[in-house]
Amino acid sequence: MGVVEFSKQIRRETLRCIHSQGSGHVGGSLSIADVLAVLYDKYMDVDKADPKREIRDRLVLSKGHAGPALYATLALKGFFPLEWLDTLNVLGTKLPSHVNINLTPGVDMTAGSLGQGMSCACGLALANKIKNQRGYVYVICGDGELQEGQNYEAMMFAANKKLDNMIVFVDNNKMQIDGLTKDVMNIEDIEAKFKSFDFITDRVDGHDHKAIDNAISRARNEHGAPHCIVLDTIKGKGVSIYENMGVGVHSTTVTDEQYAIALDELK
Ligand SMILES: Cc1ncc(C[n+]2csc(CCOP(=O)(O)OP(=O)(O)O)c2C)c(N)n1
Ligand SMILES: [Mg+2]
Repeated sequence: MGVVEFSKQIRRETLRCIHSQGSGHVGGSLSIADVLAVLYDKYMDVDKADPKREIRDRLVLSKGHAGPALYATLALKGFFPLEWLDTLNVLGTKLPSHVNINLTPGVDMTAGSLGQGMSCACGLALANKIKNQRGYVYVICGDGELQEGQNYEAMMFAANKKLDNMIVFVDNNKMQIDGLTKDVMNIEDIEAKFKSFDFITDRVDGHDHKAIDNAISRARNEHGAPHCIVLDTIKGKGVSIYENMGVGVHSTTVTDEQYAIALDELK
């Protein structure tokens, strides 16, 4: 299966997962489907038979509310049965709405309280450095999430420790929970901000698989500093009703009817 089909499957299974609950974080889950597709199709050095293997790549989904997209990806990669996707957030589930390292095979960090993931990733990346151990730490942050001050402490730390084994993606879908990011508190120029903290930066179309792939490949070949790849994305990407919903797509319904329309568009 190619990465295009994989990304469509991720979107279909993400919506299956949210549909099981009737509503959830649709927009910010769909906007990261393409970076997840590229990462898990080509880059993530992980083992579904041994998800906690010490030497591996790790993904910190700092915008932990996009759990359904990661669950869909992990299920498709065989970390757990696809049927689990029908249990989002029910009592006793292994798939809570926000990601939890203690519950879900393949989830490498708990998240949900925004702003903390990059700090956790710094610790993981530094540990690999200290142990002289291979393994990349990938982080996915939201654009609104970058309003949290803790990110900038993490950036300073990452650059100071030369964590070139850490690649931070910013899912720049330009919306947060209740408004456009530029209206709530503008965080542009994102690339310039990371650069000023001594990151090696890049900015690409976050739905262009080849562009994402090239950016990751470039980052892995440049050493001495941490990396940031700004992904310009669309909240709700892949399904017209969600792409055109506006900021309400942050948390919205997946009714039977919406699900049927989406599956049809994602054929
Ligand atoms: C510390 C903290 N404050 C508030 C929230 C509530 N919250 C959940 S998602 C969200 C919006 C985040 O926007 P962004 O980072 O742009 O995410 P995306 O657009 O990808 O959904 C907010 C404010 C939270 N989870 N954590
Ligand atoms: Mg956003």
